Amino acid sequence: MGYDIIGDVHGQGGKMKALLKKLGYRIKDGAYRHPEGRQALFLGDLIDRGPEQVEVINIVRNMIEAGSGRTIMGNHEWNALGCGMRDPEGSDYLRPRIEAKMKEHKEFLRQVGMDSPLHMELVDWFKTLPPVLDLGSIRLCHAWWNPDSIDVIKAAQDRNGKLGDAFLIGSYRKRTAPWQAIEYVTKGYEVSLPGGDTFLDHNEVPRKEIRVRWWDDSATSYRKAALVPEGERSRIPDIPMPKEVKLGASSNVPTFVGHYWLTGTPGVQNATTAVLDYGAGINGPLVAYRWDGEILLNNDKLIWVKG
Ligand SMILES: [Mn+2]
Repeated sequence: MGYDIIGDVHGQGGKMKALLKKLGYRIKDGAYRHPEGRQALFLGDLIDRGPEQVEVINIVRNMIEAGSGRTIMGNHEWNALGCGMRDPEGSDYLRPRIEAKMKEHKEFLRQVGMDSPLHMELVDWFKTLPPVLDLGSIRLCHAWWNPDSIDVIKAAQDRNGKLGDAFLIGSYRKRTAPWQAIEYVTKGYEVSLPGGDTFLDHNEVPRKEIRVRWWDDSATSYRKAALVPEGERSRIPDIPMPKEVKLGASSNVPTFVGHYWLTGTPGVQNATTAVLDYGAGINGPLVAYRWDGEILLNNDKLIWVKG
Protein backbone atom coordinates (compact mmCIF):
# COMPACT_ATOMS: atom_id res chain seq x y z
CA MET A 1 0.00 0.00 0.00
CA GLY A 2 1.15 3.56 -0.67
CA TYR A 3 1.34 5.96 2.24
CA ASP A 4 1.31 9.74 2.33
CA ILE A 5 2.93 10.86 5.56
CA ILE A 6 1.89 14.36 6.66
CA GLY A 7 3.60 16.71 9.14
CA ASP A 8 2.14 18.76 12.02
CA VAL A 9 -1.15 20.35 10.87
CA HIS A 10 -1.79 22.47 13.99
CA GLY A 11 -5.34 23.40 13.13
CA GLN A 12 -4.62 24.66 9.62
CA GLY A 13 -7.70 23.23 7.89
CA GLY A 14 -7.16 25.21 4.69
CA LYS A 15 -3.62 23.95 4.14
CA MET A 16 -4.67 20.44 5.08
CA LYS A 17 -7.50 20.28 2.55
CA ALA A 18 -5.28 21.82 -0.13
CA LEU A 19 -2.55 19.25 0.55
CA LEU A 20 -4.96 16.30 0.55
CA LYS A 21 -6.34 17.52 -2.76
CA LYS A 22 -2.84 17.91 -4.21
CA LEU A 23 -2.08 14.35 -3.10
CA GLY A 24 -5.17 13.14 -4.98
CA TYR A 25 -7.57 12.57 -2.08
CA ARG A 26 -11.23 13.38 -2.73
CA ILE A 27 -14.28 13.45 -0.47
CA LYS A 28 -16.51 10.44 -1.00
CA ASP A 29 -19.20 9.28 1.45
CA GLY A 30 -18.12 11.86 4.00
CA ALA A 31 -14.38 11.22 4.05
CA TYR A 32 -11.26 12.05 2.06
CA ARG A 33 -10.19 8.92 0.19
CA HIS A 34 -7.57 8.18 -2.41
CA PRO A 35 -8.78 6.48 -5.62
CA GLU A 36 -5.82 4.07 -5.51
CA GLY A 37 -6.43 3.12 -1.89
CA ARG A 38 -3.48 5.08 -0.51
CA GLN A 39 -3.51 5.97 3.16
CA ALA A 40 -2.63 9.32 4.76
CA LEU A 41 -0.58 8.98 7.96
CA PHE A 42 -0.56 12.07 10.19
CA LEU A 43 2.43 12.64 12.46
CA GLY A 44 0.50 14.16 15.37
CA ASP A 45 0.09 17.77 16.55
CA LEU A 46 -3.21 18.14 14.74
CA ILE A 47 -4.25 20.75 17.31
CA ASP A 48 -3.18 24.10 18.81
CA ARG A 49 -2.25 27.34 17.01
CA GLY A 50 -4.44 27.31 13.87
CA PRO A 51 -7.99 28.52 13.23
CA GLU A 52 -9.73 25.22 12.26
CA GLN A 53 -8.72 22.72 14.92
CA VAL A 54 -12.06 20.94 15.27
CA GLU A 55 -12.43 20.64 11.51
CA VAL A 56 -8.92 19.17 11.24
CA ILE A 57 -9.74 16.53 13.85
CA ASN A 58 -13.04 15.72 12.16
CA ILE A 59 -11.35 15.25 8.79
CA VAL A 60 -8.82 12.85 10.33
CA ARG A 61 -11.43 10.94 12.31
CA ASN A 62 -13.57 10.48 9.22
CA MET A 63 -10.53 9.21 7.33
CA ILE A 64 -9.69 6.75 10.11
CA GLU A 65 -13.24 5.45 10.01
CA ALA A 66 -13.08 5.17 6.21
CA GLY A 67 -9.73 3.37 6.38
CA SER A 68 -8.03 6.12 4.36
CA GLY A 69 -6.08 7.70 7.22
CA ARG A 70 -4.38 7.16 10.56
CA THR A 71 -2.71 9.45 13.06
CA ILE A 72 -0.23 9.18 15.89
CA MET A 73 -0.05 11.28 19.07
CA GLY A 74 2.04 14.45 19.16
CA ASN A 75 3.20 16.31 22.24
CA HIS A 76 0.29 18.74 21.80
CA GLU A 77 -2.28 15.93 22.02
CA TRP A 78 -0.46 14.52 25.06
CA ASN A 79 -0.54 17.96 26.69
CA ALA A 80 -4.22 18.34 25.80
CA LEU A 81 -5.02 14.97 27.32
CA GLY A 82 -3.35 15.94 30.60
CA CYS A 83 -5.21 19.24 30.64
CA GLY A 84 -8.57 17.47 30.27
CA MET A 85 -8.13 14.38 32.44
CA ARG A 86 -8.21 14.47 36.22
CA ASP A 87 -5.58 12.71 38.29
CA PRO A 88 -7.43 9.84 39.98
CA GLU A 89 -5.01 10.13 42.90
CA GLY A 90 -5.47 13.85 43.48
CA SER A 91 -7.83 16.72 42.93
CA ASP A 92 -5.92 18.36 40.07
CA TYR A 93 -5.61 17.63 36.38
CA LEU A 94 -2.78 15.36 35.23
CA ARG A 95 -1.22 18.46 33.66
CA PRO A 96 -2.15 21.31 36.00
CA ARG A 97 -4.04 24.16 34.33
CA ILE A 98 -1.50 26.83 35.14
CA GLU A 99 -0.82 29.82 32.91
CA ALA A 100 2.63 28.71 31.73
CA LYS A 101 1.34 25.32 30.59
CA MET A 102 -1.89 26.63 29.06
CA LYS A 103 -0.40 29.32 26.84
CA GLU A 104 -0.22 27.26 23.66
CA HIS A 105 -3.50 25.46 24.41
CA LYS A 106 -5.79 28.46 24.90
CA GLU A 107 -6.87 28.70 21.29
CA PHE A 108 -7.92 25.03 21.28
CA LEU A 109 -9.93 25.53 24.49
CA ARG A 110 -11.56 28.61 22.97
CA GLN A 111 -12.54 26.70 19.81
CA VAL A 112 -13.96 23.65 21.61
CA GLY A 113 -15.25 25.43 24.74
CA MET A 114 -13.37 24.50 27.90
CA ASP A 115 -14.98 21.54 29.71
CA SER A 116 -17.76 21.37 27.12
CA PRO A 117 -19.09 17.94 26.06
CA LEU A 118 -17.08 18.35 22.83
CA HIS A 119 -13.89 19.02 24.82
CA MET A 120 -14.41 15.92 26.95
CA GLU A 121 -15.21 13.79 23.93
CA LEU A 122 -12.00 14.93 22.21
CA VAL A 123 -9.96 14.19 25.33
CA ASP A 124 -11.33 10.63 25.20
CA TRP A 125 -10.31 10.44 21.55
CA PHE A 126 -6.77 11.67 22.30
CA LYS A 127 -6.47 8.68 24.65
CA THR A 128 -6.82 6.34 21.70
CA LEU A 129 -3.91 7.79 19.70
CA PRO A 130 -0.78 5.63 19.39
CA PRO A 131 2.50 7.49 20.02
CA VAL A 132 4.31 4.91 17.87
CA LEU A 133 3.32 3.42 14.53
CA ASP A 134 5.68 0.72 13.26
CA LEU A 135 4.52 -0.65 9.93
CA GLY A 136 7.62 -2.78 9.42
CA SER A 137 8.81 -1.07 6.26
CA ILE A 138 8.33 2.43 7.67
CA ARG A 139 8.20 3.91 11.18
CA LEU A 140 6.45 6.95 12.59
CA CYS A 141 6.67 8.82 15.86
CA HIS A 142 6.27 12.50 16.60
CA ALA A 143 9.84 13.46 17.55
CA TRP A 144 12.55 10.93 18.40
CA TRP A 145 12.81 7.27 17.45
CA ASN A 146 14.73 6.31 20.58
CA PRO A 147 14.84 2.49 20.53
CA ASP A 148 14.57 2.00 24.32
CA SER A 149 11.64 4.40 24.66
CA ILE A 150 9.97 2.96 21.57
CA ASP A 151 10.16 -0.50 23.17
CA VAL A 152 8.58 0.77 26.41
CA ILE A 153 5.69 2.29 24.45
CA LYS A 154 5.22 -0.68 22.12
CA ALA A 155 5.00 -3.00 25.14
CA ALA A 156 2.19 -0.83 26.54
CA GLN A 157 0.21 -0.41 23.30
CA ASP A 158 -2.70 -2.73 22.52
CA ARG A 159 -3.19 -4.12 19.01
CA ASN A 160 -4.75 -0.85 17.87
CA GLY A 161 -1.82 1.11 19.26
CA LYS A 162 -3.83 2.45 22.19
CA LEU A 163 -2.19 2.96 25.58
CA GLY A 164 -4.12 1.97 28.69
CA ASP A 165 -5.15 4.51 31.35
CA ALA A 166 -2.53 3.24 33.81
CA PHE A 167 0.32 3.95 31.39
CA LEU A 168 -1.14 7.30 30.36
CA ILE A 169 -1.58 8.43 33.96
CA GLY A 170 1.95 7.22 34.71
CA SER A 171 3.28 9.30 31.82
CA TYR A 172 2.48 12.49 33.79
CA ARG A 173 4.56 11.36 36.80
CA LYS A 174 8.02 12.80 36.31
CA ARG A 175 11.01 10.50 36.03
CA THR A 176 8.99 7.28 35.73
CA ALA A 177 9.53 4.94 32.77
CA PRO A 178 6.25 5.93 31.04
CA TRP A 179 7.08 9.64 31.48
CA GLN A 180 10.59 9.23 30.08
CA ALA A 181 9.36 7.23 27.09
CA ILE A 182 6.62 9.72 26.19
CA GLU A 183 9.01 12.66 26.67
CA TYR A 184 11.62 11.25 24.33
CA VAL A 185 9.25 9.92 21.68
CA THR A 186 6.88 12.93 21.48
CA LYS A 187 9.24 15.79 22.42
CA GLY A 188 12.67 14.52 21.45
CA TYR A 189 15.93 14.99 23.19
CA GLU A 190 16.87 18.31 24.72
CA VAL A 191 20.33 19.09 26.05
CA SER A 192 21.30 21.89 28.45
CA LEU A 193 23.87 24.27 27.02
CA PRO A 194 27.14 24.31 28.95
CA GLY A 195 27.93 27.27 31.16
CA GLY A 196 24.30 28.37 31.31
CA ASP A 197 24.36 29.76 27.74
CA THR A 198 21.03 30.66 26.17
CA PHE A 199 19.55 31.30 22.72
CA LEU A 200 16.27 32.78 21.49
CA ASP A 201 13.67 30.34 20.12
CA HIS A 202 11.15 31.05 17.31
CA ASN A 203 9.02 33.00 19.78
CA GLU A 204 12.07 35.01 20.93
CA VAL A 205 11.93 33.29 24.31
CA PRO A 206 15.39 32.69 25.85
CA ARG A 207 16.07 28.97 26.27
CA LYS A 208 18.82 27.03 28.03
CA GLU A 209 18.16 23.70 26.35
CA ILE A 210 18.61 22.86 22.70
CA ARG A 211 16.71 20.32 20.63
CA VAL A 212 19.22 18.18 18.81
CA ARG A 213 19.51 16.54 15.39
CA TRP A 214 19.30 12.98 16.67
CA TRP A 215 19.31 11.55 13.15
CA ASP A 216 22.67 13.10 12.23
CA ASP A 217 25.75 11.03 13.09
CA SER A 218 28.06 13.93 12.26
CA ALA A 219 26.35 16.31 14.69
CA THR A 220 28.78 15.87 17.57
CA SER A 221 29.18 19.47 18.76
CA TYR A 222 26.51 21.57 20.44
CA ARG A 223 26.57 24.01 17.53
CA LYS A 224 26.22 21.32 14.85
CA ALA A 225 23.55 19.38 16.73
CA ALA A 226 21.39 22.32 17.75
CA LEU A 227 17.99 22.88 16.14
CA VAL A 228 17.74 26.64 16.58
CA PRO A 229 16.79 29.55 14.32
CA GLU A 230 19.77 29.93 11.95
CA GLY A 231 20.51 33.44 13.21
CA GLU A 232 21.07 32.00 16.68
CA ARG A 233 23.48 29.24 15.70
CA SER A 234 26.62 31.31 16.31
CA ARG A 235 25.52 31.74 19.95
CA ILE A 236 25.72 27.97 20.50
CA PRO A 237 29.18 26.84 21.71
CA ASP A 238 31.18 24.98 19.09
CA ILE A 239 32.51 22.36 21.49
CA PRO A 240 31.84 18.62 21.55
CA MET A 241 28.82 17.37 23.44
CA PRO A 242 29.68 14.99 26.29
CA LYS A 243 29.70 11.31 25.37
CA GLU A 244 26.61 10.47 27.42
CA VAL A 245 24.72 12.84 25.14
CA LYS A 246 25.74 10.88 22.02
CA LEU A 247 22.54 9.92 20.34
CA GLY A 248 21.62 6.68 18.66
CA ALA A 249 22.39 6.57 14.96
CA SER A 250 19.38 6.72 12.71
CA SER A 251 18.06 3.30 11.79
CA ASN A 252 18.06 1.64 8.37
CA VAL A 253 14.26 1.64 8.23
CA PRO A 254 12.65 4.80 6.79
CA THR A 255 11.58 6.85 9.80
CA PHE A 256 9.22 9.83 9.70
CA VAL A 257 8.83 12.48 12.39
CA GLY A 258 7.35 15.96 12.73
CA HIS A 259 7.91 18.33 15.65
CA TYR A 260 11.12 20.12 14.70
CA TRP A 261 9.88 23.20 12.87
CA LEU A 262 12.49 23.21 10.13
CA THR A 263 12.88 26.12 7.73
CA GLY A 264 13.96 26.49 4.12
CA THR A 265 13.07 24.28 1.17
CA PRO A 266 11.75 20.93 2.42
CA GLY A 267 14.24 18.07 2.05
CA VAL A 268 14.83 14.70 3.69
CA GLN A 269 17.44 14.60 6.47
CA ASN A 270 19.11 11.48 5.13
CA ALA A 271 18.17 8.33 3.21
CA THR A 272 16.22 6.90 6.14
CA THR A 273 14.97 9.95 8.06
CA ALA A 274 12.47 12.60 7.04
CA VAL A 275 11.33 15.43 9.31
CA LEU A 276 8.06 16.78 7.91
CA ASP A 277 7.35 19.77 10.18
CA TYR A 278 8.08 23.15 8.56
CA GLY A 279 5.99 25.32 10.83
CA ALA A 280 2.65 24.92 9.02
CA GLY A 281 0.97 26.00 12.27
CA ILE A 282 2.15 29.55 11.64
CA ASN A 283 3.51 30.64 8.25
CA GLY A 284 5.28 27.55 6.94
CA PRO A 285 4.29 24.99 4.32
CA LEU A 286 2.41 21.80 5.19
CA VAL A 287 4.62 18.98 3.95
CA ALA A 288 3.96 15.36 2.97
CA TYR A 289 6.18 12.49 1.89
CA ARG A 290 4.67 10.25 -0.79
CA TRP A 291 6.00 6.79 0.06
CA ASP A 292 5.71 3.98 -2.48
CA GLY A 293 7.79 1.23 -0.92
CA GLU A 294 11.28 2.66 -1.42
CA ILE A 295 13.99 1.78 1.11
CA LEU A 296 15.93 5.01 0.52
CA LEU A 297 14.06 8.25 0.92
CA ASN A 298 14.60 11.08 -1.53
CA ASN A 299 13.62 14.70 -1.99
CA ASP A 300 11.57 14.06 -5.13
CA LYS A 301 8.90 12.42 -3.01
CA LEU A 302 8.16 15.51 -0.91
CA ILE A 303 4.96 17.38 -1.73
CA TRP A 304 3.80 20.53 0.02
CA VAL A 305 1.43 23.45 -0.02
CA LYS A 306 2.73 26.89 0.81
CA GLY A 307 1.87 28.88 3.90
MN1 LIG B 1 4.27 20.60 16.42
